[in-house]
Amino acid sequence: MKSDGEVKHILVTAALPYANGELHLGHLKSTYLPADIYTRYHRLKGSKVIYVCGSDQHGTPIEIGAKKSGKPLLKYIEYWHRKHHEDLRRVGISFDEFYKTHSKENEELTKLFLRKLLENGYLYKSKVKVLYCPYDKMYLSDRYVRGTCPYCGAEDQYGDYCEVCGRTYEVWELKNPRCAICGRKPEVKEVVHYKFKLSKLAHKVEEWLKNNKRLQREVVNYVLTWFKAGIRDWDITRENYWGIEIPFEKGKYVYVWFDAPIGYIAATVKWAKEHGEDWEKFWKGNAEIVHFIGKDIIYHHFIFWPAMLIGTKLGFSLPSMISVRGFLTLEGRKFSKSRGWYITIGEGVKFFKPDYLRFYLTLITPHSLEDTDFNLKDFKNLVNSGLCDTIGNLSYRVVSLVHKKFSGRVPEPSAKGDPEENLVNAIKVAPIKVGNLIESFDFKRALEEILSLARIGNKYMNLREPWKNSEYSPTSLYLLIQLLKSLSILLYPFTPNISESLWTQLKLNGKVEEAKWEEAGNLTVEPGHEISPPKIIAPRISDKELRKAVELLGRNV
Ligand code: B3M
Ligand code: ZN
Repeated sequence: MKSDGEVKHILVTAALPYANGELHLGHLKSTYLPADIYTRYHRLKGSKVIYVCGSDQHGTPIEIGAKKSGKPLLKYIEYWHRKHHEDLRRVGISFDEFYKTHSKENEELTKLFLRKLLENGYLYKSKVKVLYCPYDKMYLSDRYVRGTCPYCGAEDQYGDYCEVCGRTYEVWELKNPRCAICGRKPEVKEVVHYKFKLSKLAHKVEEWLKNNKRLQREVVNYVLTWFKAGIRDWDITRENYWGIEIPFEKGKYVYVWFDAPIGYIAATVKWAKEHGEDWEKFWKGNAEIVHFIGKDIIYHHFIFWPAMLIGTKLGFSLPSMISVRGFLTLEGRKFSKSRGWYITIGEGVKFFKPDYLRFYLTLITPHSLEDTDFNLKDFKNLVNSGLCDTIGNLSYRVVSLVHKKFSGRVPEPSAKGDPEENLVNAIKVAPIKVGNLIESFDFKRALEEILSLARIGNKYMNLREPWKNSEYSPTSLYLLIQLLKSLSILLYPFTPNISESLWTQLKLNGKVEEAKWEEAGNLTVEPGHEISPPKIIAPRISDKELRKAVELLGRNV
């Protein structure tokens, strides 16, 4: 038994969803599912891995959302906290902690960060221009103002960052700004704000970017262009704001993107308290810290966040990896909440099995910034052929034959030939090949590798025809049972329910989540072992089901 000091510690985080509005399949695809795959794999590898996330509960988007809903603010954020946690749980996202940024842990940590940055000379007061609406009698920041992006010219962008080009800017830089409440042109006022001296930390962040070879090159190159353009200090202060008060400046609050990433640490502190663990083992020392995000929040995670961690001089580790993926389109059109063109996670699991959504979203998502398309017909075909036929049907045929010919007990292997050796070798190398791909965050290719192993099994079965009483029948069925056990373990990070169904079908000890990853490469199901009667573990999606889903989703896809 390794001591706690020797066990590899891994902290996995996923971007904290704003506590306002539904999560859709695009969020699942880019962020929550990849993080879950990585976590589940490392659980089977025996690492001390925790997956933390939580609700991002401050800032103007929340304030405006609560106002529009008519709910009191605290009730509103609690509603969305529960809803998101429930929706993500239903699609198998296995958080160890789903916490909140409106919490005492996050408030204390945020105030600690602010004090330390001030003490270390990375915070300073500066006169800044802000926008004020005399009609609504309020300062306009972030979502309270809309205008044209000063960098890419995108229309209708908010006051803090552009959702099209990802650039962050000061509110007064927004072109032809309009109050988001009354639509009027706001006044420009001058106030004193605290600024974070990013410019003084830029060289250290740039060094981390260049030296961290695990980061995706395309992302690093993209971020480095911002360094070339010059990293500016960051105004982190807001007036009349729903957020954490700056401890040394009454009536001034910290911008939500300052306290949000600190929410990753707050969730770890909460988890550690509940489990008698030391949260610093994950945030300091040689633990691996992996953030999973969508490509719209690269700037915040690759520049703001490392600079904050360095600036505190509290010994925080910098992220070992920030895994970034692109957006999801639906039938070739961008997901859009405002135009009602999206499939929420809740709707997705209402019409389709969670594992089918996980399977398809993984198969269509490369480890890159490119957007990918959710096409319902493609979804049905890929699930039916890849999961239901290649794996589900194989399992049903093999288990049925073992019951029919060997009364449900795994036969003793006897005759051997090249095909047997090829299959045994394919099983042996599978956990290494798939594991390497998962460790390089290429979950799409890892799943494709599992499918190709299953296809080798199908091909082998069609070659040996164990339904005929040949001399190879006992051996082929013995080996195919080993293959099914291997698939059960390998699929666990991706389709945990089907993985468990396979494990149960083979009547193996305990649950698949207690298995060791390496066991997928060994032939460990003994001859004579009794297996359960055959069950369909992955029913095909019918045209009727698909049509019903399309109608009920109310979209003319
Ligand atoms: N809430 C934006 C988003 O929901 C923001 C992420 C915070 S991660 C610290 O994508
Ligand atoms: Zn822009």
